[in-house]
Formats: sequence, C-alpha cells, structure tokens
Amino acid sequence: MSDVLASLRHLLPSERVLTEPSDLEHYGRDWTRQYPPAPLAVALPESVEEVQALVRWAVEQNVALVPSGGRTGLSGGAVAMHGEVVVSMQRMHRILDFDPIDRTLTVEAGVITETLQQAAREKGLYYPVDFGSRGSSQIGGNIATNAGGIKVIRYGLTRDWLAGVKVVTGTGEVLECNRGLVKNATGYDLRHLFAGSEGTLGLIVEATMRLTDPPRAPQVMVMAVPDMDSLMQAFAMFRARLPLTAFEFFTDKALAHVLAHGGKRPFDSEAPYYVLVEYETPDEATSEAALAAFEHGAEQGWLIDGVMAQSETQAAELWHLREGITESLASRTPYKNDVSVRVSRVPAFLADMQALFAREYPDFEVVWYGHIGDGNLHISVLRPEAMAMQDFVTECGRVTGMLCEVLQRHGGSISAEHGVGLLKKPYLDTIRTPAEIELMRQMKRVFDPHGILNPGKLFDS
Ligand code: S2G
Ligand code: ZN
Repeated sequence: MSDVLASLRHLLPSERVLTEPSDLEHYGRDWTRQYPPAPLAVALPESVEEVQALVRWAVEQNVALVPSGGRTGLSGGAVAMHGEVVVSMQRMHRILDFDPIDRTLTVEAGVITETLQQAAREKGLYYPVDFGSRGSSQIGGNIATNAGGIKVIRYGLTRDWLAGVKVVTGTGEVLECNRGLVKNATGYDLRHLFAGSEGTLGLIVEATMRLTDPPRAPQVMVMAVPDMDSLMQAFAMFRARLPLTAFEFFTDKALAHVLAHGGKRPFDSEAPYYVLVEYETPDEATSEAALAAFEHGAEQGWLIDGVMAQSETQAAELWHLREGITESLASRTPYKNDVSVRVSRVPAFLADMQALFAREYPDFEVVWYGHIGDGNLHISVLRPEAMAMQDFVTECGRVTGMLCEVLQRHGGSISAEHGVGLLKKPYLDTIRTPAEIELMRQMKRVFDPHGILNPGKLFDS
C-alpha cells in the first residue's frame, strides 16, 4: 500500500477509505461515459472537521481531491482519472435545521435533492429547483453546478435559493458565506462564487436553502406543435395568460424513444414537436383561461392537438414524456449538447443549429428537447451502434466546435446548466474572453493556492 494511502488511512476509519476497483469505478465517474475513472481512493468524511483534515492532508501529500455528490453530472465535472482522492459527501446527509420564520432548511451537502424537497413539503413549504435526477443528486453538487432543471422559468436556479453556504477552501479554511441573511451588503457575496464553481474553489459541506409556498393546484398540458415558430408563439401566449411553472419541449424522436420505454402516448395526433406546459390554477378563472389559451392556439394553427391532465397520475404520465427522455436514450451513450441563447434568439438559433446538424450529422440520430422557456436546448446525439465510442466522441467534439461558432453569432452559451467539467473545457474560450478566463484562474489561485481542488475541470490552471 503506498505511503500516501497509508497516511490517508490514519485520517479516517478504514471502512471510510475505499480502494476496491469496483468502488474506484463507481465513485470515480459521473453520468458521462467517455472518461475512464482512475482515482487513488475514495474518502467518505462524516464531518466538516474531517473534510478540513482531508484538505490539509492533500496539501501536505500534494494529492488532488475530486468532490463527489450524486455524480449525476453530464460534463465530467466529478470524474477522477488521474489518481485523485474522491471526497464523497454521501455520509454527510443530515438535515441540520428548519427555521419557520426564515423559511429555510439548513442541510449537509450530501442530502439528496428529493429528500430536501420532501422535508420542505413536510413543513408545508416547497423547494422549487427540480430535475429528473432529483432522486440521486445531492444539494452540494446542485450548488457546485448551479443546477437548473424544469422549473427555472418560474423559480430560477439553485443559486437563487442559496441563503448561505459553508465551504472548506483549498487551504482547509472554513468559510460561512452569508449565514442565511436576506440582506447583507458587506462586500463581495462569496456564496455566489461557490455556486457553479464545480468543486474548483472549495468543498461545499453545508447549505441553507430558502423555501417558498407550494404551487397552487398545478395543472399540466401536453400539446402537439407543427413547427418551432408555432412553438415560440404558443410560449409567448401561454406565458402572457397563465402563471407558468414550466414550459418544456421535445421532438417526435424524443417521444418515440420514451414510448419505446413504456411511456404512454398522450393522444393520437403526431407532430414534429411537443410542448409540456405546467401552470398554477389558483381559481376557476385560470382553469378557463388555460382552455381559452389552448383554443386560441389551435385557431392560430400553433397547436395541433393537446391533452390536459385529469388526475395527478395522468400529470405524472405527461411529465414522464419529458423527464423519461434521458433514461430512454441512455443505452445509446449519447453525446450531449446543453446550450442556451436568449429566449428571443431561440428560433433563429435553432434554424442555424438544425442546418449545422443536418449537414454534419447526416447519419446520426439527433434528439432535441429542453427548457425552451429559458432558451435552453438539450441535443442528444445518439452513437451509431457500429461506431466506437472514441471515434464518436471525436466526431461530436468536432461538430461542437462548429456549434460554438453558431452560439457566438447568437450570443449564447456552450453550457446552459450542465457545467463545463471536462467535456466543454475545450470550448470555454469560444464563449468566455481570455480576460475572464485569466481572472477565473487568478480566483482559483486565491481559493486553492496549491491547486488540489478538482484540478483540470473548467480550465487548466
Ligand atoms: C434535462 C437532463 C440530462 C440530459 O433533461 O433537462 O438537463 O441532458 C437534462 O439528458
Ligand atoms: Zn435540462
């Protein structure tokens, strides 16, 4: 056993230092599949003090640490390929405090997102950041990637609900940022630096999350749409008439894959695009307004067909048509683009992107879906069965470079919500300026002067 491992075992009980190949494989990766995991070991701290001791040990041993939450990331941000020690937060999963006056929950970083959502419901409140991986992702990872998901159009992103965060920096310093205050004008708001930092500035160990009132009688509709312009017209109309909580879209290819994996066809009509709209119905007038909106959309030719959920079960079935896409594609190890433009630019951008993909991916199946209300499109390029993974990733990387040129023209982002990690690192300089990237490098040196925190993610130090 190397001296490094021996010294690590002095820090934590042996059952919380994992070195079995199956553990190294499991904890050394996230949902990406193109990066071979190869950590030295996996550490499972149970307290802030143990995380601090791990950081100090890593500085002394000059060993890199890769923070690890639910490992549901899609850009390789939690991948350990070079003998790093993975620091898994899964043993730090306590709910520490609920404050009914502040309407906040303070939790350890390893609390599963769905557990936090359930804890809020038990208090009659609501934690509104939501996505398909809610049952696996952890709040620490949600903060580190500033996770978005399916309700951003109404509730914003994780950082918008972050009232306070406790972080261990790359020197072992514990920072308590903002401490749950609503107002605090005392210099730089460091909590917002850690949100979206992808584990490169500090290890998130605790968080105080704001809660809100539950949505009033949420209702769900799925509709068939003939083209993207109609989709955007329908979006503008529904947003003007209803208190939306979600506006998602997916293509016929996406629907076909979900139906092939047990999804329930919403109606007989078929169309190239589908939208899922969720909105609150606080009163009868709003329910009537929703029907009127659908009828108006149908009269305008924007909507071909539609179904409104008549029960919670049916609402879940309709949501599954959207949320079941990722799982239905998983066996084809898709290359994922997760891009965003300003909502006003979606139609023009989409036309350019569809032309690019039709030209460059003539033989690949490309599945489109996403949070069109946020200007966030997900494009999963499915690997042809006969194509080797490495060749596929290389080919998709080439096209992603072209996609960046289209994004530059439309002022968009190469990563809307999945982060940069390893996958989008080669393209960071197409979206961020050299000055910005240099400033980010300098900031990393301030928080992680020894370069031990998730090195190689986002950019090379
Ligand atoms: C979504 C989840 C991951 C993916 O479905 O909104 O963010 O791209 C994605 O399949
Ligand atoms: Zn998404």
